[in-house]
Amino acid sequence: MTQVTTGLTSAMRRQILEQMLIARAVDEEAILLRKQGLIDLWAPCTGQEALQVAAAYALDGVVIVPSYREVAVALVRGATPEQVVAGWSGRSFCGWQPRPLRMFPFTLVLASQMLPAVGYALGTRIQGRAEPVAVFFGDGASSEGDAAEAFNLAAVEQANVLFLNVNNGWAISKPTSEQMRTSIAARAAGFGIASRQVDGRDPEIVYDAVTAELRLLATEPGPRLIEFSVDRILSHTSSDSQEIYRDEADIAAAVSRDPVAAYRRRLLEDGTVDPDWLAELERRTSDLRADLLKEYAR
Ligand SMILES: Cc1ncc(C[n+]2csc(CCOP(=O)(O)OP(=O)(O)O)c2C)c(N)n1
Ligand SMILES: [Mg+2]
Repeated sequence: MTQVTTGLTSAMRRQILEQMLIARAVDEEAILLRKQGLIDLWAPCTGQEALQVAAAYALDGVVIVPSYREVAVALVRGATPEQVVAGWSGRSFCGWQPRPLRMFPFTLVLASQMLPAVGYALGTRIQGRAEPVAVFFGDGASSEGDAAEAFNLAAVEQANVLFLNVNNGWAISKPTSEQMRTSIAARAAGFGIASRQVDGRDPEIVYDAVTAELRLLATEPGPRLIEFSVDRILSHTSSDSQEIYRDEADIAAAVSRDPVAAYRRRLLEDGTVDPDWLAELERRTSDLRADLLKEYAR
């Protein structure tokens, strides 16, 4: 993993690791809840925690429009684990209150969040307060017509949209190599959107990139795009078995790049955290998992 030295304080780096470990715990418990039939479906964020947690911190206060896998983003924003799981249990359309959290609900309809995100940015401009908005979408979603429409509208209107593409290499069983001939960043550039590719496995690189793009957005209005490369470690959802269509070696390679394990190791090695800190966090995540089970076993 490429490592950078950012201006992040030790406290902030610990907070990032803490949220990454919490997101992993929620993912693990939600998968068990699904196996017990206590929720209907789960789309895990395992492998994408570095991107999600660091981007969410960098986006402090900025309206976020997610896809459906941004579990860690919602947790950092302040949704409780119970609220994040709620939409997957049929209990609620959206477990959290979108307005105070400044985060729209998850959507399962690919790319359907992208034009409304552009509309949000344009709407705030018409209201005279020109807010930026950040929208998450996958590599598969980028193949939808709505994505092309959103890119074009944002570019033509110079809307303050930060497009955050999560390229995990797969749209369920369809690899990126069979979906597109150029990178998503190159495609966005063709629409007139400033874009770049960033390693989404290192939270400090992600934090720097999102912070820098937001700064540019504040001084030079117009859309920007970051294409993050991440690994999908688990199957697409709890209803999928990636072993059917994905090489064992490819899955093993993704596991070996696990961003949570890597960041945990890094902060232990450089003394930012110690075994006692990790043990205390482990107790907290166990409690949180027990609470989640209690809530959904009712
Ligand atoms: C409009 C639409 N078409 C098809 C689907 C079925 N579908 C659900 S997820 C998915 C793949 C999405 O891949 P990607 O955008 O890369 O997101 P990822 O699951 O990898 O996070 C597809 C085709 C859908 N939900 N919506
Ligand atoms: Mg994908």
